[in-house]
This record gives sequence, structure tokens and C-alpha cells, in this order.
Amino acid sequence: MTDETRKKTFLGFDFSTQRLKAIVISEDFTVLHEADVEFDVDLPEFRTAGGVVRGEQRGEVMAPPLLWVKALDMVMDRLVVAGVDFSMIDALSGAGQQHGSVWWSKDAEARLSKLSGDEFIHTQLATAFVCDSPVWMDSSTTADCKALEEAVGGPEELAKITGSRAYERFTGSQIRKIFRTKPRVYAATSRISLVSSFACSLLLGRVAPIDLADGSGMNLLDIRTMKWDETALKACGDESLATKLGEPVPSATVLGSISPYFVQRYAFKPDCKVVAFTGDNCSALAGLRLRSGWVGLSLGTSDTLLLGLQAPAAPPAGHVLVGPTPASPYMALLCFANGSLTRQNHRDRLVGHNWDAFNDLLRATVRGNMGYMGIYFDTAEIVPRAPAHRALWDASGRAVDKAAPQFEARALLEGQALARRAHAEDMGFKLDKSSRVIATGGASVNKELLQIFADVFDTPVYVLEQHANAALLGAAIRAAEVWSADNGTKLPGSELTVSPVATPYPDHDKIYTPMLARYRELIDTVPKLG
Ligand code: XUL
Repeated sequence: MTDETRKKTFLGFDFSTQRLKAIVISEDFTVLHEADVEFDVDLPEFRTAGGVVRGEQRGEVMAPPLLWVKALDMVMDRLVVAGVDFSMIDALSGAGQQHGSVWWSKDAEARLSKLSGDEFIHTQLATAFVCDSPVWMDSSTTADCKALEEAVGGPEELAKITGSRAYERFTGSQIRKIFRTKPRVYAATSRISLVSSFACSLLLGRVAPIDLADGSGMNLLDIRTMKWDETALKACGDESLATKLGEPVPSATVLGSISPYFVQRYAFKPDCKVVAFTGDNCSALAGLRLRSGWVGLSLGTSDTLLLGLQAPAAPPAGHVLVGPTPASPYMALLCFANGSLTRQNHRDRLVGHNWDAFNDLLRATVRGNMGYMGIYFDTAEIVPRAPAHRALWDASGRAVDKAAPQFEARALLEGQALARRAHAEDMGFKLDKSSRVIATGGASVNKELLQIFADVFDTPVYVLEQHANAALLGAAIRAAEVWSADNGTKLPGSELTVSPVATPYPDHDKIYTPMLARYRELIDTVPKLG
């Protein structure tokens, strides 16, 4: 077979909160192989819970970057066992949980450039990081957010420039906190990466640039000029910050060829291309190929609502980011921190480790839940900004400590769906009879959950037929498409198809319209963060 006639394959990674996933697709986007590593289970030595560790101060949430490095070693070996022929891979790319920052030490770049194929990467990068990585669940930077907003002229001004008012998890305020509270860590740092660009660096063999889409989740990037905003940089660090961050690049960029480490150890071809990695939500948007009127609903550790935009506009929703593909130059994003981890916690509490048993509970009570409603914030919530809190009410509006398990199960999921709809509406997401919700992420395989979303949103819910995880599939598809455009080689590609999994019941309106109004009243009574 000549190089021109042999089928091409592409590799995608997703460095998400709880696991690292990898996928190999063919040139027509068929899934060929998959592997994953679950941090808590496969790497117990890092003592993470849900992929993160809690810090000493209230709201601090981080992850040790070596965990992710070791997971990469592991997932590569699992791909070998799955039978992947790495010499057939033409390009790779990836996605990473958004906002988290990785702080490289002064000798990191040199170490990255001469990794020896005889050893695991994690043993060679043991001293490459100066601190643990603050991640998106961190809510400890409220004071830094206020200072950043003040420095640029207020929250609206910051939103106008960067697409978002200041949020605790956004990387600018996280950098400011380290600059302020740990000056020696800041000084010892040569480069700061996002989780996506850090992961890309491991494959590239040098510190990879931050891509514009994930870079716009930092409160530091001017989303119109596509450059770092000087005033925001100055508010978050010193004159070395621009160098520490490096110049951002468009997400659709081929950064170079794979690190020789992977050629030696896994027999990749030396010219296998590395396409810039991006944020998981940006990658999901690329994977979902949303058409006008379609809204992406990503049900992962966090739940997010995603929308493609043609222009930056004033934020119609929580955040406006630079889009990951030329087809979506901008995107809107709304993020809820209490997603799958919270669902799992309460499933375990109510019925043990079993989704079927949990779904049986849901079916044991009616839609509308006989008036029981609940708010379950196991971790600080982003929308609305609220500390960890749990509340449950009965049909008469009385707060109760607990209810029968079936009522709690339905109160949790209906409460989540109502919150997604209420806050999406408040922030300008337009959902009407012509809308479609396209669900993705781990929990999108749960039809009972999707039925609740269909009823509450008054919209049919669809899923991608090709894969339940659009961020992961999107990573491999971006690798294929960016490689193809760069290389001038046309790929057969394929139209991704969506199929309906839940349609609203005829009486959904009678049940959920009053509940939506009740949710709005109840959420007002819940404590909020300052
Ligand atoms: C988005 C956000 C989360 C993370 C989770 O703004 O904070 O969705 O990307 O992976």
C-alpha cells in the first residue's frame, strides 16, 4: 500500500476532570479504538476524589499535574493493548477541562525536549511543575475577581473585552491569587499552560501555545483583537506574565510533529502532526456541529449549555468564547458546577452504584414529583454563584430534611433541569418550539434524564449517533480536519448524524411551567456567594 492509498487514522484525547479518554477514528470518522483511565480508581496514589483534591482554604480545588502525565503513560499502554497501530496515525489533537492552569518549572522545557523513550514520561517530568494545578471547580478567588474587574473599569467592561465578567475559576484571577499569595511559586514558573495546552505539550515535546478558544476562558484575552489585554495582564501578574503565557494561536493550527519520545516508544511516524488542543466545551462544540437553533447540552462533571455564534456580541449568556472552528467563530457557554459528580453522589447515597436502580426510583414517582423540589449543590455552584448547599421542599412549600428516596431522586434531576432552563433564559439563550437540544457527555446515555430535560425545556432532545462524548470525538475530528486543510489532502469525512431520544410529553407544560416559576422563588431563598 502506498502512502497515498492507505487509509488515514486520527487520534484524539480528552483530559477531563475525572478521567483521561483517548479515541482513534478513521478518515470517515468511524470510531476504531478507545481507552480510558479513571483517575480515582487507576491512580489511587494521588488520592483524588472525582479527579481533584481540596485545598486548605475554603473553595480551593486542585489536581496534581503529574496525575495527568501518569494517566497519559497509562492510556497509551491501554491503546497498545487495544491493538492501535500508531504508525497509521496522521495527526492527533485533544481537549482539556477548561480554566485549570499548569505551572511549569524553569527546567521543564529542556526536560520535555529530551524525553527518553526507555522510560515513562512521568518519571522524567517529576520536577517539571512548581505547584498543584488550580482547576475549574475552584471558587477561592472572589477577591481577585473584584480586583480584576476594578482594574479594567468594572464587570461590564471586562465582559465587553474578554467575553465574561470575572469568574472565580477563570485563569486570570487564579494567576493573580498565586502571584499575590505565593510569590516564590510565581517567580519559579517559566511558563503557565492551560490543561489543554499542557497536555498538548507532552505530545509535542515543547511547551505548546494556548489556543484562542480555551484562552478566552481566562478573563485575559481580548476576544475581538485576539491578543492578551494589557490591563488585564497587569492586574493579574507582573511584566513577566505575557512571556509566561506566550502568544495564543488559532485553535485550527498545526503546531508541528509529534515528540520523538512517541516515535521511539510507540512507533508513531515522525511526521505525525499535532494540532493545537482546546477546551473540552470548545471541542464538544466542534464535535456536535450545531446548526442554527440547536443548543448543545454537555452532561459531564459539570453541565454546560453551548451555542455557536457568528459574532462576539454582548454576552448573551454566561460567557462568550472565541470559537474552535472557522464555522463557529464565537461560542456562548453557560456552566453549572453540579453535574454528574453530584448526580453520582446522590445515586450512591440513595441506591448504591447502580444507574438502573436509580432510574427505577425515578419511575416510582410521577413527573412533577408530587410537589417535591430540591436544590443539590454538593460543590460551590457557578450559576447562580452559591456555596455548597442542599435544600428540599414538599408540595406545601415546607422545607424538609429528607423524603422517600424516589422523591429525592426526581427532585435532584428535575431541579437540575429547571435550573438549566431558568438561568439559560435569564442569560439570553433563546429556546423555542423550533429549537433542538443535542445532548452529549457521560450522562447523555441516560434516557430517563434526557426525558426530564425534554419535558422541562419543551424541546426534543437528540444525541450524536457516532459517539456519546462530543468533546472526545471532536478532538479526533479536529485533528483530521485541521490536518486535511493544512496538508491539502481531502478526506472523505462524514456527516455526523443525530437521532431523537426524548420528546416532550403533551402535558409537560401543565407540569413544568408552574414548577419553573416555583424554582425561581426557591432559588432566591438559597444562600449566595458574595
Ligand atoms: C466551563 C467549565 C467546565 C470545565 C469542565 O466553563 O468550567 O465545563 O470545562 O471540564
